[in-house]
Amino acid sequence: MAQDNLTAVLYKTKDLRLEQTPIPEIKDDEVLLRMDCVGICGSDVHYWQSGACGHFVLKDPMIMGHEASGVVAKIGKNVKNLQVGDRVAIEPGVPCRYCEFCKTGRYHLCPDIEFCATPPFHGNLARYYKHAADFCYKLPDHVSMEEGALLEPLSVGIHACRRGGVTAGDVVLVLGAGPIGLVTMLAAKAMGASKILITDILESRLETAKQLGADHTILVSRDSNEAELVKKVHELLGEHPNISIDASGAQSTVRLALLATKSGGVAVLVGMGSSELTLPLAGAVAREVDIRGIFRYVNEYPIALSLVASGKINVKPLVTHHFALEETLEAYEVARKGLGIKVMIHVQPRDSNNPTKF
Ligand code: 572
Ligand code: ZN
Repeated sequence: MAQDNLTAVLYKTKDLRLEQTPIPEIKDDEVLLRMDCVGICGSDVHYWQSGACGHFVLKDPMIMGHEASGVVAKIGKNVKNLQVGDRVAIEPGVPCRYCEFCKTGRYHLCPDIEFCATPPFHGNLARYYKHAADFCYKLPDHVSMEEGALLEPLSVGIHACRRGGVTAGDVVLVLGAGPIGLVTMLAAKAMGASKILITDILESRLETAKQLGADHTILVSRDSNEAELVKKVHELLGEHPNISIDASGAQSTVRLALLATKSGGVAVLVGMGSSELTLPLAGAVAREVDIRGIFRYVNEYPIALSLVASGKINVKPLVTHHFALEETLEAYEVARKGLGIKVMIHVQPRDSNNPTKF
């Protein structure tokens, strides 16, 4: 019988199936990975529910998953950085390495980047998956496979903070306390922010944010008055935030970010819900608020790993639900309902690749 390679394949909108696929053959600079943990990202749910995320559209069946860790099962003959048995976090975007963006260090902007589970490229929610060896990061023994998978969303938060220039003493406003808002808050704290205020529309998420170290929270609702919200942000912080990071993408939160940021500060926009928004730009421009976009992350996996390995960031509380690979459809259903924070799929029995007790 052929070896088991149970794989989660999205055929089309709302048609996610578990089926056997061939175990990939590796090239000389690649490794074959026995997958361990794969988290579910908002984009996975988008592809599943609508067949698209932003300008990326599903055309052919696609293997899901990009927040992942695994164990090296085989190495290509040119691979020097890894050995069979190494436990690794997988950076899901592999760029061309030759273009202007790659050569100048901003490889995340490479137009030919192959990013897991972004059409037309397959992801890694399978028993076996192959990846470029230099985009795999060996985990120290005391870092769990779950933490390895969580380096992916954490890298987004670190990138957002680095784009905002977060450093010691900064006063930071984070809009949205979903998984990306929370990792952004954790990154901002680790980078030395002195005060962090986080907003959301769900009290449960704000409770999690408080447990993870938010200094202040604001529960926003559809009928919140914008001017009053701005005033409340300033009152709670006792000053104006010099950096605002929108991790929600809603027009109302992007507007709040621009209005609340201190003159001369920075507003970072992590995600955009729709491609066009109505924003109070004139005021932001006249007050020299720098508006910066972000696209995933770049050179941030090693930083994320060192922050987790040193204990400066604890990502473990983000995982609220656990499922086995065979339960992928139930796991996606929980993620769709937005019941918790991070839903983790265990391709191998939980903790079987964690050498120390966690
Ligand atoms: O974990 C990083 C990540 N980035 C995603 C999707 C999922 N996970 N992006 C896809 C969508 N884009 S986008 O189309 N957009 C802003 C909606 O450019 C951003 C990156
Ligand atoms: Zn993602």
